[in-house]
Amino acid sequence: MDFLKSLGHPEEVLNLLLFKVRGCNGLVPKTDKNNTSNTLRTCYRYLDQTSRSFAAVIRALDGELRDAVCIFYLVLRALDTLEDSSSIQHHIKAPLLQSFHTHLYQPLWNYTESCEKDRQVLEDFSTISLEFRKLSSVYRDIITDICWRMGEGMAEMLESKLTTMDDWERYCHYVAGLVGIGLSRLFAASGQEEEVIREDTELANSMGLFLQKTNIIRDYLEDQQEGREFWPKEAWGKYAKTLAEFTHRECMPAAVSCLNELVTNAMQHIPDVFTYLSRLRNPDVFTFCAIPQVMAIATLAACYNNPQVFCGVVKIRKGLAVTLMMEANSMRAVKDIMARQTLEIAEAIKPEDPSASETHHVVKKVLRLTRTEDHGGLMVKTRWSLCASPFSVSCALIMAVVSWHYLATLQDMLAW
Ligand code: IN0
Repeated sequence: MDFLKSLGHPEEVLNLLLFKVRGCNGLVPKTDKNNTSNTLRTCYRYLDQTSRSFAAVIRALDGELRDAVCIFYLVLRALDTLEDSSSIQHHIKAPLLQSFHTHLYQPLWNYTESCEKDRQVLEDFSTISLEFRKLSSVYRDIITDICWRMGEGMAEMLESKLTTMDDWERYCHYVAGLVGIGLSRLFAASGQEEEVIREDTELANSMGLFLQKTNIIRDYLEDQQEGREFWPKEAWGKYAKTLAEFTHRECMPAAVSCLNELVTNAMQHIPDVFTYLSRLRNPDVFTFCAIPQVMAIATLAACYNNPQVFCGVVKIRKGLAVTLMMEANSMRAVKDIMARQTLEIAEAIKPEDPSASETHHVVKKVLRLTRTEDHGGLMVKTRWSLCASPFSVSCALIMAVVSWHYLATLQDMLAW
């Protein structure tokens, strides 16, 4: 099915084939199996369970930083799962979120009342906290501080609705901007990145905001179905009386206008993303940071002006996701991807859209930063389209691999 969806994109077919042969992303896992305790192995298993592809990117980090980021990710998953647990009443949840950071130092603490998908990280929190306590104190202090600030922020937001755009920024800062700030401190503490990465907290915040705003935009329907609302009223209030109205067929044009406004808002973070990424020196840290960002722009391009956001799940093709993961290993490559996806958004702008001029403005800004203003340039087309139709190249690639497999099997049988 993944191959069928990518038939019009031969480079995706090729990358899907490589992905199947070489495994996740061809990234080199640097885990030292002999030196790994059972509990740390369990932590990496939890990481695989929560996010297989992202787990591979974390495993490719080097030295102490790899384990610190793995534990940071799992601890944050646990905190996020607590926040998401709709079965916990607010007056119980608020103190739980606020005291969460203290449980990192309580060997027996766990939480068994959550019904969420990722509840395992709460139920077996003692395994994660055990590995947390083995980290160097610099990493522990950073993780504890971020959990404390995030727990306070989440508790504060429990009772307040997301009314203004400032509320939206503040909420995204607590749940994602702080992650960027924490990661930047971990990178600098490991010595793998320079101090400026840690010091410029605005840029680190923007890295998180770009990801979180994209998630919120994409997950409109899923959140509605689960009784959650993360779109700010200052935006949707211009188009509807309630946010839930956007699921009604007759409200589709208004819903799409609001969607386009939020996509345009999220894109404002891209210049900061470029500056942050361009300051990274370590290639593994760069890939780790760049992959989620290019996935986010591809998700925004898939969502922009797309009514599907209000009636189904908008996901990027697996072939595209694999291609982005393989490509995003240099600033030039990231800028090319950003330009390609931004051009897709530009092509979908309708002149009658209320945010059209703002969208054009941010598109121009992003393209200027990628130094590719030329809309008709070769960059948007692929090499393949110069010699044959994308469909026929994809079919030829699949045929070649199937034949190769067939011949290899035949050769094995004859050798018997
Ligand atoms: C992340 C971020 C993340 C990675 C790298 C650098 C970052 C800098 C600033 C902020 C966040 C950064 O990336 C992950 C990506 C991820 O988990 N992808 C999932 C897809 C999904 O939908 O869940 C996958 O399966 O591939 C991310 O989304 N978040 C995250 C959480 C912890 C850490 Cl340590 C890093 C979550 C969030 C809320 C966006 C910060």
